[in-house]
Amino acid sequence: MDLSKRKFKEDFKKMLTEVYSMDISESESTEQFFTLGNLLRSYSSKNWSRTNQQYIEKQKKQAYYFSMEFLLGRMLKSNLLNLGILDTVRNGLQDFGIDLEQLITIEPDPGLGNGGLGRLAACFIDSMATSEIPAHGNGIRFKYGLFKQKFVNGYQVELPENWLQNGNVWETRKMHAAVTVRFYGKVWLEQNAAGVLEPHYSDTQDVLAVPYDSAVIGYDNSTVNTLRLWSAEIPPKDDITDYWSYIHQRNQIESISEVLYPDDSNYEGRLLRLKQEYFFVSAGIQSILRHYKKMHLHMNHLAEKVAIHINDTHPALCVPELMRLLLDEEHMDWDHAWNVTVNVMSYTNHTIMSEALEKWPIDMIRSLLPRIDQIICEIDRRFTMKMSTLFESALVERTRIVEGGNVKMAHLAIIGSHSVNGVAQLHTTILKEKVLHDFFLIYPSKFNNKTNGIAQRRWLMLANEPLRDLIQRKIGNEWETTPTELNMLKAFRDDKDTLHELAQIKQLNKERFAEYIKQTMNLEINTDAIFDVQIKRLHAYKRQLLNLLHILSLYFKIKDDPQADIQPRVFIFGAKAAPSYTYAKQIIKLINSVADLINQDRELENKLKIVFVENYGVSLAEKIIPAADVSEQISLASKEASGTSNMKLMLNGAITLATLDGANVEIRDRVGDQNIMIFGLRENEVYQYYRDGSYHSRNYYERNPVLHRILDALIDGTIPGAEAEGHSIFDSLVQYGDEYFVLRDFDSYAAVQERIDHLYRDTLKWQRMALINIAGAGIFSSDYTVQQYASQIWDVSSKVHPL
Ligand code: 26V
Repeated sequence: MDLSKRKFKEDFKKMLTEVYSMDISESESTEQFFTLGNLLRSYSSKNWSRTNQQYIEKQKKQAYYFSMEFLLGRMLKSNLLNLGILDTVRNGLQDFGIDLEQLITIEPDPGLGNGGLGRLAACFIDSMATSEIPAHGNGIRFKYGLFKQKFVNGYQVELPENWLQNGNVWETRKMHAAVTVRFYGKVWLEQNAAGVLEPHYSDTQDVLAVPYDSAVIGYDNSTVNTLRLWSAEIPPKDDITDYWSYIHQRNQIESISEVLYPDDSNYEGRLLRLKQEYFFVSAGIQSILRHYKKMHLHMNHLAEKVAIHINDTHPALCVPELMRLLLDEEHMDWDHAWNVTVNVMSYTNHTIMSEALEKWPIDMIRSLLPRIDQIICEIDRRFTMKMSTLFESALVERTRIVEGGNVKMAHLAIIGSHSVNGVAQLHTTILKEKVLHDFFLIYPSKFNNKTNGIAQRRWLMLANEPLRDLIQRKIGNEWETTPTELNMLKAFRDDKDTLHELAQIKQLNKERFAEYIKQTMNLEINTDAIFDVQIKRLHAYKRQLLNLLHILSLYFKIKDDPQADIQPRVFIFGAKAAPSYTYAKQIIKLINSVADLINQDRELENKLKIVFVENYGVSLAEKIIPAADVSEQISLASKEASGTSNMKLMLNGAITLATLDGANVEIRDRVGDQNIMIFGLRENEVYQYYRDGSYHSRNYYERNPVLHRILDALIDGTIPGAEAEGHSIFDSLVQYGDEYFVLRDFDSYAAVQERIDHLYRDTLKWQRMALINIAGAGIFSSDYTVQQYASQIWDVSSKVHPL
């Protein structure tokens, strides 16, 4: 938008007076932040309503991204950037003596997601608005986001994340758009006067779903889409007979949107979670149908105007819920309703870890959602009947939805969707050939790949302004909306000045991060060291342990020979463990204890440090990623569906140290073997081990003296404070078979780490690798990913054409 500094300053002063009756000298950061937030809302409101009007007038097909999680991060700077007024506002505020960077920190970081899946949803809605795709987010307005992590004596402690405490400046409560969601009760079918079967309900518990809408502002265009998050409330009542039972009921209802579940690694059949899933699914679909009806089209044509995306299985109840509404409310017959439903729905799988696959006890669904239970059983019955005529019975048994007293949510999502995708090429191949092979035999044409992506606006333009400026000076700014233009940077691969500038920027970012660590952790880190970064949820398959064992090997190397020729390193970790994931929490404690051991040892001063940041999340990622030299992507091959921090780190010039897992494979294809450090078992080798059962981790302990010594350190008192954890982790690796092949991959990991040690010393060579990575990262923009979803799955328009 066009906005002069003068106009902005006027508007800001006016808004401050209107909202707080203050002038600038009286105001504090909080008032200034809310004033600026309100101003941005007013700046984007015209485009927001115009976008919606246009979608209606042109009867545009719209997509709805249903996701339990949207891990947005702070929105102030992002909204300023997308409106094109970041510099104007920064300068204007400066004239008032207000520092924008400081104001930014006033905004709470809403942690409405666990990790990659939630962050992907956030990158997607940014990219959808930027690519002018008519698509909106639908989710839950959790009162509490993912827990706040603290370390007490090296142990993770969880605290509530009350992000709404001071209100959320970006949202609008839309009471007129509230809908009712029914739980429990009895349901029976009766013929009406016209002879049509209609469901009747008694004794239901009704919940009012109230939407809160936020604007999703496109970058440098006039599109403003909507993120709709639902909050659970007790429906208004005129007569309250028993006050205390009313309060009790209200609390029970409000608990539905109270808190995000923090376990992204283990399925838990908790009733409240099932309530959450049905709650936002039912509310979202009811609201979509309401909107659709305004177009006065027949429900048979729904799929021409509406696409619904099921982000992992959490919203898989979309399938029976749309069926319910079409059958019961719209009186469609089964076959037509089914045809519409399958054409509307599409589903993304985000994990092959079997322990995370959702399945709900059918009895639980029957009592909580009696009508949905009937519909699921009917879908299952028809599926098995039809498939039994075409496939062997064993295959049909393996693919049915209701099995062993459970409803398998992935099966429901696959059967009820026209498209099923994985999130990286390797992941999709594994789905087709292994995990979902039975379904691939039944529905080969449903399967497709959509490699994940990241929003280059947040992860480069906002997080790394010095790098953004350099890129702009070298190749202009086409890449901001056509990210493969970053390729043009390759022209500077041998330009010493550019490479030196790149080195300087990295140095600057490292110094900024070091300053932050000094302030927050009171820890000095050597900015000449390699900043080696592993940031992601703590999970055994991601192998933070492999990283730690290698750190211990460096520790011994220096202790044995203080003159050892080792490039100084700072190992940076950020990771939350699910509160009930004991092993992951033990690993956190062990890393923190090793950190204490190393960081307090004067002999290691400036050579080795471990920084384990507390409460890793989007805001911390924005600080760490620009400062990273090495990106650790070391999951056991076949286990990480895609990874997205790998993309963010490469875009910021870090060199990837990786197994050939998830999207690392595509990153390697992009930058070439010389510009990425690959090690470890390949996916087919892992599967070979599974088949022949020939991995015996104890042999590695017994036959490899380096490993032997490191592993002994876990149990011989070398690491004070983590004796219990050390024993338990030792046992998991040596006694209990080392499920994720940590010991098997250790040597090859240590070998590439040594190569990195040497490569880093040649600054020009290192920066050339960094440059190739930045140049090659464009293809991993979520702009391309969502454009492919739009054209290949949702069949909705987008401005920019896919690659
Ligand atoms: C799973 C569950 C299981 C049931 C209870 C609650 C809960 C909450 C979240 C999840 C999500 C697990 C799947 C996930 O986050 N996958 C990650 O998706 C990223 C985006 O596609 C991908 O880059 C990561 O590789 C993948 O681990």
